[in-house]
Amino acid sequence: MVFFRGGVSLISKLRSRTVQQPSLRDSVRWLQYQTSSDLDLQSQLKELIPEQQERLKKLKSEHGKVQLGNITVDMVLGGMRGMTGLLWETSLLDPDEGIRFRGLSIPECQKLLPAAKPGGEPLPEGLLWLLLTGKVPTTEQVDSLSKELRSRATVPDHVYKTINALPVNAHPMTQFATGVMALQVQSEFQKAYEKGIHKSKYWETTYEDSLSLIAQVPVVASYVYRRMYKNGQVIPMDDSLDYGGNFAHMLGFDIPDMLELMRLYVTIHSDHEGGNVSAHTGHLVASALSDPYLSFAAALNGLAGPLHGLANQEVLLWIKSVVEECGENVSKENLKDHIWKTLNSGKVVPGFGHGVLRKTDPRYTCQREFALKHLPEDPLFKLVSNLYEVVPPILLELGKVKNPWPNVDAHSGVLLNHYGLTEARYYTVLFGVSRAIGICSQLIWDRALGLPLERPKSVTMEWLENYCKKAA
Ligand code: NMX
Ligand code: MLT
Repeated sequence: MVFFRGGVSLISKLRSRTVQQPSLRDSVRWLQYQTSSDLDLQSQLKELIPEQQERLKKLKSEHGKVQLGNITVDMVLGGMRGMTGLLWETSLLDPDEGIRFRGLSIPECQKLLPAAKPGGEPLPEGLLWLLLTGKVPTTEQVDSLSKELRSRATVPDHVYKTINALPVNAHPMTQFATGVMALQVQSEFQKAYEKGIHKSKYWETTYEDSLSLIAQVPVVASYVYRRMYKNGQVIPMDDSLDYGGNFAHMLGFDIPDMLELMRLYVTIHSDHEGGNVSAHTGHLVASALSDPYLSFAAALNGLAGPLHGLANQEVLLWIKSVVEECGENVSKENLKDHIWKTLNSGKVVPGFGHGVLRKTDPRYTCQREFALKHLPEDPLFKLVSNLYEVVPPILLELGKVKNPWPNVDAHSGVLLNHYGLTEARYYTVLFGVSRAIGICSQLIWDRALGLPLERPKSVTMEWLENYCKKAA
């Protein structure tokens, strides 16, 4: 369906291009004129939902019995690796190419999504619009969404009191997740559910909660940062700033390059298809009709694990331990010794490897490009570049690592550290703020599509042994 209304420039029409999904080329909307409802994200969704509901219905009725592959014992014992088992609309991960957000690669997002300045990094609000609608938003649509998020950003006082009840040195992820749980008392979904709302309306209050949650997480996160590291001196939101810029500002970093870094950071960490621990946890919890706050708080607790989001903390701490021992200009030979020391003590090399990716993570590459542009002489960036050369051959030598290449977490810390955000224990909170965008976007679609309770079958070792005996 294409809407043509008068009085809008061709440029504005072209900017509103829809992202092509390979399977959907025939239903692509290429041009769209703007009216006030075009600037309202919820109205846009309202239009999209019926056709996507139909699409799902057709998929089920026409192809419901098509097989997607075999489940092996290895998959059951191996963390379900390679098992296709989830529907996740907002992004798709290719093992070699990396993530695509609604069909767009990271370089394409950098080119197409509106930025705060010409040629600048994409605004996360633009990505949120893209994830929710599948369309590249215009600058006006992004401005309108920025404004809406600012208008929803006030955090109730009890949330700060709840965080304050924790020791000030409690892990930042514990403080952040506690703050998100405290936000839950404002859930519109929960209130509507208690009143007995019809299930066809679930997505509307889920949308309300999700937008408020996305708007408020940077405020809660910066409160945690200022509480822990800046004597509790809180910095209020700046109404002239966008989402990512405001987050950097509330943390206490106003250098324009740091604002740009935060926009890029929040954009690239937002979504990584559905099977990663945080997204999958959020989706699973939400499948019980838990509201977005409950679901996202659960997701954060998964993100806080060292094999997942906490790896960004671990990377910088590891790098700093190397520098402490050998200085900033550590030789490649000394680096190799450190890597072997880490491996021989039964630990992983943080920031390398991946459950799905089999090449360098494009989120690593775009951060490397940011560093080459803005901080090429930073000594820790040089060290990270040396690790890129030294770590993969060593991991390959182990003979068991499926992907020896760096992931997103191998790079983020040195960029933040360069601009003065040096507290590595805090880094996973930044990841968490960003991930609210991806998890909540899919959650709104979970409700709109009426996705069911998630409940896979589990078996015991005895069951597997008996099954395999019979099969043999
Ligand atoms: N350093 C040492 N050993 C590794 C590494 C690594 N970076 N990556 C994988 N291995 C080991 C892994 O521990 C396993 O050993 P074992 O059989 O003794 O248990 C073996 O290699 C096979 O693992 P894979 O199949 O290659 O990886 P898997 O899919 O199981 O795990 C990660 C993926 C990401 C958990 C793993 O690569 C890892 O621990 N990396 C370091 C932590 C990290 O950077 N995590 C962040 C991931 C991105 N994120 O933000 O979530
Ligand atoms: C993520 O961003 O969630 C990580 O790269 C982990 C994953 O995709 O499994």
